Amino acid sequence: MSHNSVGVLVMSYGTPASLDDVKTYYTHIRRGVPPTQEQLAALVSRYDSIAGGCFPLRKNTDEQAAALQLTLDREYSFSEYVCFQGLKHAPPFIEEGVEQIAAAGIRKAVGIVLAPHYSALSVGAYIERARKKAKELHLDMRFVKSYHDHHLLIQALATRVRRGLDRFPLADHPQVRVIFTDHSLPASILERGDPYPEQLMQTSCLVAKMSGVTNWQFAWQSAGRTDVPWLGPDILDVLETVCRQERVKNVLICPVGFVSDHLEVLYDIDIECRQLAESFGMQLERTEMLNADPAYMKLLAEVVHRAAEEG
Ligand code: FEC
Repeated sequence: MSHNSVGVLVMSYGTPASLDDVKTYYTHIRRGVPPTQEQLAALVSRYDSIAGGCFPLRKNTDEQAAALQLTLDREYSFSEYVCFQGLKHAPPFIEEGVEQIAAAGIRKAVGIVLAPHYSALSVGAYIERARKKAKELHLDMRFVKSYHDHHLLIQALATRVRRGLDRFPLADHPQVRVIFTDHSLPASILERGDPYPEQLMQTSCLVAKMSGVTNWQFAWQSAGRTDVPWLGPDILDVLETVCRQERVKNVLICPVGFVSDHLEVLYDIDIECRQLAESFGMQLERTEMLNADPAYMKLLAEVVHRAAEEG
């Protein structure tokens, strides 16, 4: 590592270290307000049901950061990139990641979030925290805000949609309803002209076009358990509507806004949505997540390099 190395802060949501750690994690998500016993028990039980207390997001973020490092070394060997992690709700926190970059004597860094779509409430919040710490430490830090329409992302997702369709009999393919989803956010983002819904619609349109799918729609998932209104329609309501009103029998969910296997996919789709779909007599499948897919890593390396070269 030298003064000329470029630090790469790979930012991700973060997950508890163990079931005992869920309360601390949940309190952090709730900006310091501890959950009630009931809320905590419900979350512990969701984690417990995804492979008995294992926390896949930890392993997946580690693998993605390691694979990005290898890809940067291979594709841009003329520059020295060094990856660090910074998590939103668990150690090493975003601020710690920035501190590690500065402590390594690095003077220039790029921050990227493992989420393709920008909202001021999601990616924007990661960036704000990193920017504040970088400013304190006099680190020249720039950021990748979104990569929702990058051709490598669209190709990788379209391939997964086609593979997902193959889980249904060929003759049924035109009748399979493809539902693209992403994490809901408080509906108040619409008043501020946030680009999140439009970026998600762009990704969905591009993936549908590339995979040759015309029978599709978009739904929101995993809305927070708070009093404010969240963006809808919610996937659970959509499943009921397509079954009861449109007589759809086969559904393929493609979570375009998530890039790895974690609670919101393994529980919210694979358990909650599937149980509901089965209760309606529908077959529900889900596309595979990107995780450390080489095309996704290549995309991340490319946008990181572009940001490092700019300005
Ligand atoms: O596997 C894991 O351990 C973590 C899975 C996980 C991911 C994730 C991604 C996003 N979230 C976003 C927004 C919010 C807002 C609130 C909120 C709450 C939770 C809770 C859990 C949770 N989120 Fe999350 N989110 C994940 C997990 N999220 C657990 C708390 C229980 C619950 O409400 O379900 C509401 C905060 C509040 O109470 O005020 C808002 C967004 C993303 C996608 C972008 C990103 O990855 O950063 C946006 C993965």
